[in-house]
Amino acid sequence: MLKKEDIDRALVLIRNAKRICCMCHRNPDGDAIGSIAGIAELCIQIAPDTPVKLFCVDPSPPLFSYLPWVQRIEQELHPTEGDVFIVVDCADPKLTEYHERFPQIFGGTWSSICFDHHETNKGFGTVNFVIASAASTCEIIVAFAEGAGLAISSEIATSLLTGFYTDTGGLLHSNTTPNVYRTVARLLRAGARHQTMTQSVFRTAKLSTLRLWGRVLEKIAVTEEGGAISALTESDFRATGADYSELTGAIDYVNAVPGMRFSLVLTERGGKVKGSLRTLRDDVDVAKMAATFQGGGHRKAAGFAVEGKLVPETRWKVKKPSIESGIKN
Ligand SMILES: [Mn+2]
Repeated sequence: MLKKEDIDRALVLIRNAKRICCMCHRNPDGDAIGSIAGIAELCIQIAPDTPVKLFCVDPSPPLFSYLPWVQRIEQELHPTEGDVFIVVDCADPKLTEYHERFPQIFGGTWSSICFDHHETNKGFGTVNFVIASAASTCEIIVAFAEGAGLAISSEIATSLLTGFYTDTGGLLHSNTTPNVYRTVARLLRAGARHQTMTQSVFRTAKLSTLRLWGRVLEKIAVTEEGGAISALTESDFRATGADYSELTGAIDYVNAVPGMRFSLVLTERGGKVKGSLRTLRDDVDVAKMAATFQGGGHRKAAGFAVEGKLVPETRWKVKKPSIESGIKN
């Protein structure tokens, strides 16, 4: 899966670093959290005397707190010369939200290593492990660990298993390849805490989350183009007391409406409208749909953000009575 020379180059960068800074995208999901925690612990094996720091502009959602590393994720990044930056699960530097203040990290001035599985990733690191056929970034990190001859402890296995499960919707999405099952088996053998992870990630939901999902489901509308669309305004978030991260997973229910070409959930957030697109069909490419709004992602799951707010629009049409019902009266 990975080139030996790239693995060697990455190992040299990590060994020569004064400090290792791992970072993931804003609103981190299970793959971002799992891969940042997994790579951080692998870095300790590679360079035991080098400080390892974790950064994300948003803290980890509490459902991942069974991973000890998430407590160490910091928001304030103060990069210095000699740091090496490991960027995980980020299709684009802007998703870290550190790109404007610290362009050196992403422009090749400072050493960086990029682990990602998004098709739209152009490879902005000094060394890039960008594999679009991987179901999760965690899958690429397992390949890296194996290629580099690193040990996968039970803690690392639990972290990485998280990304496998969250990015495949619990091994249900079409990206669940034979290699996903093989690697999951490998992680279970390494002692991954499977039940702790699945219960926390898939079987626990706050009341505010369930209320928010209730609104998402209640507002589903079906369009003539074959889209199941729902939308949440800022007032929906205020009324339910849910925060933005609690929306994760709701779209899979919107995507469950039979016969649809695609599903879309729109949300308002700080003067922007974010769209999450999904499809179950092979002949629909939602990454292309997202690209028309400067977004990106995968063929079956993509997203975008545009400036503005949501305004409801209601369409009514008059249906003429049929002949039989017309002559009854
Ligand atoms: Mn991912």
